[in-house]
Amino acid sequence: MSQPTIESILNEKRLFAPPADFVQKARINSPEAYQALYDKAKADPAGFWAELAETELHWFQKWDQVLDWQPPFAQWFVNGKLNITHNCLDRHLTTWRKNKAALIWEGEPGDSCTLTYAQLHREVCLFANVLKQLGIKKGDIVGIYMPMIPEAAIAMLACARIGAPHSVVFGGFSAEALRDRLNDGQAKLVITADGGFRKDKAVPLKAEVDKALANNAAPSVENVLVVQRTQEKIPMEPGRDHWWHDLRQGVSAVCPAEPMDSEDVLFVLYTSGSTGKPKGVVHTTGGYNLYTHMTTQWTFDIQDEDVYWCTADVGWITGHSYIVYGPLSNGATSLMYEGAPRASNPGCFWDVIEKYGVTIFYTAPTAIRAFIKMGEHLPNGRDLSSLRLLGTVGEPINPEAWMWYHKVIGKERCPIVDTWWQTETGGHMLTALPGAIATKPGSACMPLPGILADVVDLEGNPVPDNEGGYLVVRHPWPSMMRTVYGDDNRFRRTYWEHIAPKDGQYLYFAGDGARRDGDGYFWVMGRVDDVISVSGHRLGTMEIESALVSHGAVAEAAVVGKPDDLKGEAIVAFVTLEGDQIPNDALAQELRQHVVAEIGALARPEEIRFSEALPKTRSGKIMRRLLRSLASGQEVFGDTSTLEDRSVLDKLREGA
Ligand code: 6R9
Repeated sequence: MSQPTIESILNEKRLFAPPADFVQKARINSPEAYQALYDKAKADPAGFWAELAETELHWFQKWDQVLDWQPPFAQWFVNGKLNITHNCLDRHLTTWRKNKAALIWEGEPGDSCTLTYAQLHREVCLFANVLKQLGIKKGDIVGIYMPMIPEAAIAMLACARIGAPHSVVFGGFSAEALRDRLNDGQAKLVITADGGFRKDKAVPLKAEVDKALANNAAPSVENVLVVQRTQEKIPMEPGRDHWWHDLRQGVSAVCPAEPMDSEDVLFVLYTSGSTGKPKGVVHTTGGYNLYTHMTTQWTFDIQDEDVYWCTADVGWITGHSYIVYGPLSNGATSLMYEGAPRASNPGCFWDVIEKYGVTIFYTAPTAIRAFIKMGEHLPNGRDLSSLRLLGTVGEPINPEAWMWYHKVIGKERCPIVDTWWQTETGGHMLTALPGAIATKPGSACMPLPGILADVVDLEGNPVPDNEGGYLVVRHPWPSMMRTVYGDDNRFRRTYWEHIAPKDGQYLYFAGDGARRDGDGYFWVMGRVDDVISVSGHRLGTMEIESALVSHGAVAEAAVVGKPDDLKGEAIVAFVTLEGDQIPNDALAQELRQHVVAEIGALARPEEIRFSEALPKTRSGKIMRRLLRSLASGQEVFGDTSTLEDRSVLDKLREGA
């Protein structure tokens, strides 16, 4: 092997079999059943996906060809015609699900509502007719900048109904970030709200839209459609700004779903590169509908009785695929929550679970680590007995955080699905199937059927079991991104050229390191950009961080390298402590020893820096790039606009 890959030092051996009562109900209920499905997909991918597309979705017109693969450009279900909102709404109206809850919504101040499939369908049709009235046509991009209220999902579905690709911009982003995204997509309309409630405050949104559009800075935008939420007074520009509650009065509730080509763009969603301008990830209709539909079934084993809650924001891919499209396509009940744990109610998540009898709960490691920090008394004070399945997404989960989730939230009864995937992949790629695959804390387990995942070196050669390398996918899958909006070259460069095509086969690589163990389980080791090189050993961040988090005093840890004359790089660990712990030198020394005892002297942090919080993106991912600059005493460079809380960085700087 000519290029060094990544060394693995973590030694996690615990194994949790699927609980018997879960297995009893599950669609895929044994390792053999999973393997059979996996093998079937591998032997004949086109046949496998065609059969599912035929049986699971409604098409207005059947496709001519399942897959047209001109690397790196894929087309799925060529010439097939469908509309994702027909699959998410209309088809349920002719069944008993017509009056089943489609969306349950809980607002932060405690207001709430439930929309049945029939009601949601009606709202989407009204909204779609308002979009038409504002001149939106098939192919026009619509910006959505909303709080977590039902109208956010309704707006997305309304766009999809008439064939206008949506571009959702997370409501926590600034006016500048919004403007850049609107301009990149040449959006014609922005859908927003006066504001939303978050952490006990009314957060203004329309004001940010006004800033983004001021001085004609986003000239493609002709109209702004405003949903009333907070009732704060906001200026409305005549001719440009319109209230949703006014316009809905004048339109019909009949709006047939536009027949879309399978490859028509469904949405563009921006993902920040660590440097450079955000990439508009393009997803199309047929493949995305099928894959999010199937993965919602496989990963969550969702059933009609379930109350399913994904805590993501609809501004992220997780919200697109697993609050809106995947659950609704399956006729499931999806819960949306506007709020976040906050001073006035740190245990609000547990209140929501108790109130609605949530059965499936899907959240992020960053949230779990925050729950750990806040203390067990909060979840222990609520009845969580309705839960039957837990999920995590967004970052590698440290085994000890996994164990806490398993014990304190799942009461050792609920399987945990650790789902590895990306904005670019559209849907889950690696996960446990909860009724079939025993879980290992910290492992994203197995590839889903149809996903030919592998761990390779830079030349594309598979690395032996238990050696770290680059996580790649060898065969196209239906919900893969189609391109970077307006920039095919960037698409090719970013995802398909890091690892050279081998024997004519293109490998998809989007930046994570991983290892596969002897049982075929995948362990994601973190972004390869964050790998630390100590005396010629390349170490992933996840394993060292997990060793730190396994110490009782530590809530969260981030490790980075700083230049070192002798070793190349030395490890610097940024550590936040659990509620009652006091930082001091003795504890720092103890943590260093703890890492050595857990995974070896090689991983011993040279420096431990205690900190109240770590810098994170707005979706909760630790920004190690910024910590790297701090650790080596450099000014922080590059884009910091995705940082959730600037003051965290300032505090870290002062402490340096
Ligand atoms: C869905 C989502 C993608 C990146 C991905 C990886 C990290 C997500 C993970 C995980 C380890 C998991 N990531 N899930 N790492 N285990 N279960 O988060 O999409 O925002 O595009 O981020 O997140 O590094 O490459 P996105």
